[in-house]
Amino acid sequence: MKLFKTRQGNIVEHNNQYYRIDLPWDKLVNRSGLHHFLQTHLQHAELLSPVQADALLNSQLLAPIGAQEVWAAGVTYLRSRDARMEESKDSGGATFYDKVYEAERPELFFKAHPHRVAAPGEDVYIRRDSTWNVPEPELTLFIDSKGGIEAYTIGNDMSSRSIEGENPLYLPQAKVYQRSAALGPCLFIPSTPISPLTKISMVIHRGGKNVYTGEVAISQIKRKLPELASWLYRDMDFPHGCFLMTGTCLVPAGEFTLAEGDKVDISIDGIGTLTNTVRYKPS
Ligand code: DO4
Ligand code: MG
Repeated sequence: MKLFKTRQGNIVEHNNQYYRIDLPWDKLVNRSGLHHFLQTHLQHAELLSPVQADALLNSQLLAPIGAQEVWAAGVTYLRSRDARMEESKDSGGATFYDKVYEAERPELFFKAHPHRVAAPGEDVYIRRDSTWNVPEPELTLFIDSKGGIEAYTIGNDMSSRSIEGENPLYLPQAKVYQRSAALGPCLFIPSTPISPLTKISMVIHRGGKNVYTGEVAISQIKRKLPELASWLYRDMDFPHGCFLMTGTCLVPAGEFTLAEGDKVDISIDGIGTLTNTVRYKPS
């Protein structure tokens, strides 16, 4: 089951049929047993014709977020640990990354307020004061206010490697800025937890060429998804639920850096593809 947020309301796709659900987004998604609720609720929802559904889903989709904060986990895959140790070796910061990869407590950081999140098809930004920028394709959890993982989406944790590599204390500036996060295209709401065989892939297009292609299964992650959620909810409440990006395993080699106009496609089995174009923030 998939839930799309559009300018004309919330659309549920179930068994190739499309329904409109009129509840406000935050009230709709923040509940334990979201899959079961939607399945039951669909019996009373407005069934859309294929033409109506097409028109709604092909007009600009909104990011599937309301009042929720976006958080992120880091160094949850070996590839991320190794890439960050390499980028920060001159600053003396490398050792923090191997320590956190092995530690019981995961790295969790605040990523975005909803207004800084790019929707599918919108631009994501790179910083003007950064020389080395990458997208990070990440399975992203939607966690309800009680701490249960109710749904999944695709996240792009846009990052400055030059700022992060200069000093680990600069992490918030490397990670948190306007449009440094993208979410979408929908919430994927399965009846059972997502399969570890699920694959994440990313293609970066520049001037008609693919300049990066990568794919990985989420089974490569070092930690369990409920473990990440439960660390995040320690001594914190999220009245509307929250989003948690779960870390990247796809890191372009060497000094690859994004350029203005690059198109980033991130796909996750069962969820779809999140596409964004890279720009500088208009001044
Ligand atoms: O420690 C820096 C950030 C790590 C991260 O964002 C990731 O591993 O995805
Ligand atoms: Mg990341």
